[in-house]
Order: sequence, then C-alpha cells, then structure tokens
Amino acid sequence: MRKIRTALLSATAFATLALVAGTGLAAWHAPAAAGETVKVELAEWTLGFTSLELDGGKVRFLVTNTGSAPHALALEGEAGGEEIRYSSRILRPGESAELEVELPAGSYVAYCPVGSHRSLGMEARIEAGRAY
Ligand SMILES: [Cu+2]
Repeated sequence: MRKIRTALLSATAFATLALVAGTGLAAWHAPAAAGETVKVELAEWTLGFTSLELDGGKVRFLVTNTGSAPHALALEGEAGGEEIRYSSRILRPGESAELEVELPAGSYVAYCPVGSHRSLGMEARIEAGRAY
C-alpha cells in the first residue's frame, strides 16, 4: 500500500529573503550537514531552473514569486514505493514561502500547480541522493 505524504505549508514572510534571492544557481548546492537550502524564484513561465541535484534528506526551499501572476511550487516523486508530494501554498506576486521537505533518494518533478503553468514551462527535474 502506498502512503501519500503531503505537506501544505503556510507562507512566511522573509525580511531577509530579498537579500539572498538573487544569488542564483551557484548557491543552490549547499552542504548537507544541516539539510540543504534551495532558493527558487517563480516567474512566467519558469521555476528558474530545469534540473537540480540534491543530496536529499531534509531540504528547505525558499520560494519567492518574482512574477506577475500567482504561482506555487509543488514536488512529486516516488521513493521505495512511497509517493512523495509537497506543495507550497499559492503565492501572489512578491510573496515568499518556505517549504520544508524530506526527499529520499530518487527522482522528482518540480512544477507550478497553478492553471496550465506547468505546461507553459514551469517544470523541472530534481535528483536526490545521487551525490552519494
Ligand atoms: Cu505558476
């Protein structure tokens, strides 16, 4: 039997997020010691990345909507027969949220679940645990 794990996290305003949001791809692969932190900027029609490698385990996504339409970040995948699903709430333009997830080693898809945004390009692949 499959277990479905879902987390719907409330948005948190980050006074400091604006300071780190512009650091881009280079900062994305953080040391895994205390869990990884990934900054994601959602806009029309991109997640800001198309593929991402993570160590896996506990990952914290700092999500900001830098676009002019509502967006959200959702993750889906399967690991060890367990279906993994997470989603932030829908963010209005300029809003930020923190999404803490537990990603066992495996392949995931990240996308925006709003309207047809996913098919417009707001989709990316995430590989977790490949670094070991
Ligand atoms: Cu969207």
